[in-house]
Amino acid sequence: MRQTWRWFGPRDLVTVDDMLQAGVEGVVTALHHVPTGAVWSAREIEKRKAELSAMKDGAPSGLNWEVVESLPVSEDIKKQNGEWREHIANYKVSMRNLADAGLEVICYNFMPVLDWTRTDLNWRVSTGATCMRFDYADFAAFDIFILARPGAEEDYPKTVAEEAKARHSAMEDAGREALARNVVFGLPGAAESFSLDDVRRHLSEYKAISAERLRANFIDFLTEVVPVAEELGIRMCCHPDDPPFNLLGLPRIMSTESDYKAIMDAVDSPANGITLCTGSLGARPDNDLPGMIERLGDRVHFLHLRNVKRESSDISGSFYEAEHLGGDTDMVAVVAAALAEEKKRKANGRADWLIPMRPDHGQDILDDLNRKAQPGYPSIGRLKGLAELRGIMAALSH
Ligand code: DNO
Ligand code: MN
Repeated sequence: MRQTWRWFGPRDLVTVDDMLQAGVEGVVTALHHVPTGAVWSAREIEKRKAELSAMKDGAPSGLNWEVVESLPVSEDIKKQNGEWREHIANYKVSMRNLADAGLEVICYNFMPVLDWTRTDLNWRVSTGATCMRFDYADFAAFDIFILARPGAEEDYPKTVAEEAKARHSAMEDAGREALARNVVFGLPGAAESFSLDDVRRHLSEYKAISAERLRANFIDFLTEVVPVAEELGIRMCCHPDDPPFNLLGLPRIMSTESDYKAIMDAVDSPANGITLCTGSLGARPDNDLPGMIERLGDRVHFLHLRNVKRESSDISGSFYEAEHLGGDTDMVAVVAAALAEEKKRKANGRADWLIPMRPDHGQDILDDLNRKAQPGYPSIGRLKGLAELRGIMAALSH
């Protein structure tokens, strides 16, 4: 595997020098400052490449931009309204510009409105480290009582709705404000943040969009961009829903193996692949991650390796982001499956047989706790995760 690392650009508190000390081999980044839907120009792409090519003292870093994460798909494209045709045309131009700059792997997602969702960014575990957590009852309390979404209560199992009600009524005003503040819809690196009214407006625009409609719109998008990817030698890879179950009554269509299978079969090309994120998919007990790597095989273009500890055996439930080898996912089995897939690619003579992986998220430990970087992306916690994963890789390849 290629050991890569997500970097949010020059304003990331984790620097190019830090990445080198973590033993990173390649960089995953995006032009977060370009508005979604607009073209990524050749100039801006070159600028980002230059930004990661040097250390603080000017010495060459030797690091290259290897994976794009994400080239975002606009809400208009997902809903097929407004400027969606122009956004698809722009998407293709960005793909061309990225290919010209030597990039081959583009990660994106097709989650309506929200990217990752958590209820706590700094949840303290017993070691004193902090991590991100999703508490289903807190989320339900937010949805039912703070967002006050009509019909929300019926979307939760009775026990969860009752717990949400009890927690909410036990809260003082300050607690309710904290809950409203703590429910975070992550738009990593993006400047946007949502007010309650923004969320309500976005939700109302999805009223008429069923999961089937969203899937059809996704297939239309792929029908447009995958032939361009084929021509350019680009591998497109969709990140799963995070968490992989329905939220706020929005359709979610990339939560399971069969979701992936349906999309890959609909536009059947090696260029139409997946980002297998063990952290996102692992929040659901019925996702068999090593099996997915084995079965989805050469369509796995990018790996996000992280672990979650599930706090419920239901499909929708609470979880927290555990240490990389500490959660419910058998990380050794995942790495073994990825190494086996690489072996097959190599035997088939594929030049790009190494799969890029990155330690996706990490707990905040040691000095991370005083230097709060992008939520989920501390330097030391992630480097610890990468080191542990590297250890598994070395042991299994011995
Ligand atoms: C969570 C992260 C995501 C991811 C985007 C990709 O698991 O990896 O925030 O970056 O969803 O589009
Ligand atoms: Mn991920």
